[in-house]
Amino acid sequence: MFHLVSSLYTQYTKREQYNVLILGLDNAGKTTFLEHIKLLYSTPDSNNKQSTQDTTSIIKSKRILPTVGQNTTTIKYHSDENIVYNNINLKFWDLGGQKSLRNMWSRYYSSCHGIIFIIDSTDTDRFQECYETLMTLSHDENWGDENNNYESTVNVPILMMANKQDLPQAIDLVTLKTGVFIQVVSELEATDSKLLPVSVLENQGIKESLEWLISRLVYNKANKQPEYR
Ligand SMILES: Nc1nc2c(ncn2[C@@H]2O[C@H](COP(=O)(O)OP(=O)(O)O)[C@@H](O)[C@H]2O)c(=O)[nH]1
Ligand SMILES: [Mg+2]
Repeated sequence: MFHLVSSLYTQYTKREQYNVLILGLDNAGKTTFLEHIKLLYSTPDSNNKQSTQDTTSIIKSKRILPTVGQNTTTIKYHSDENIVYNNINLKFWDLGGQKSLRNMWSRYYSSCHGIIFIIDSTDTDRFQECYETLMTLSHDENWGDENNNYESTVNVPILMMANKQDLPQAIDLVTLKTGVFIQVVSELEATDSKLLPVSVLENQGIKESLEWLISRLVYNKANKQPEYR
């Protein structure tokens, strides 16, 4: 009885926290996304109040260097339209995307609740490498646990972002879905994942993407329990 009461108390007084990995090849826009998220959601009151123009020009004036190691940030998610999700913390991990750093990613899989995989929609030369990276990630042996019978298939939602859609040479969503990525996108979209068009620099699609991800993190709660902070 005490345990029941104390766990109910914890549930009502603490915030749910979900860990989200930001992955993708180097130069995809991972750090730019994280920096933009920080500006948009750093304090509950500033949420979405800064205009798109403001945050985009701040981001553009920052010098974002290639990531070595990791950047993390925790935001208190807040949405005026969807108050159901207002008591949630998201902790983002931006891990380096260079080839030498990618084999470190799997160390984080067991403690993550969701993945944002960023694709540079203009980098056609590396689409094949990007596809293979996504395939390797979604079938990594570290996904196996008692809940999915030790099958090495990803058991958390993956939000795939087709980034840099502001650039004229960006490949559009339909072409991406039917081209090199067809197998991985259809395989993942059959589970709990989605490919969305964004520009993390211009703040296009960030809000919609986060809303989708949060709804899936909450849906997947029984499978991957959030932390309480
Ligand atoms: N035009 C455009 N450039 C972007 C966008 N996102 C990132 N970039 C640029 O792509 C480069 C790599 O971004 P960065 O965030 O460092 O990539 P990371 O290696 O994945 O962390 C930088 O020059 C960014 O300004 C976007 O949505 N549109
Ligand atoms: Mg980076």
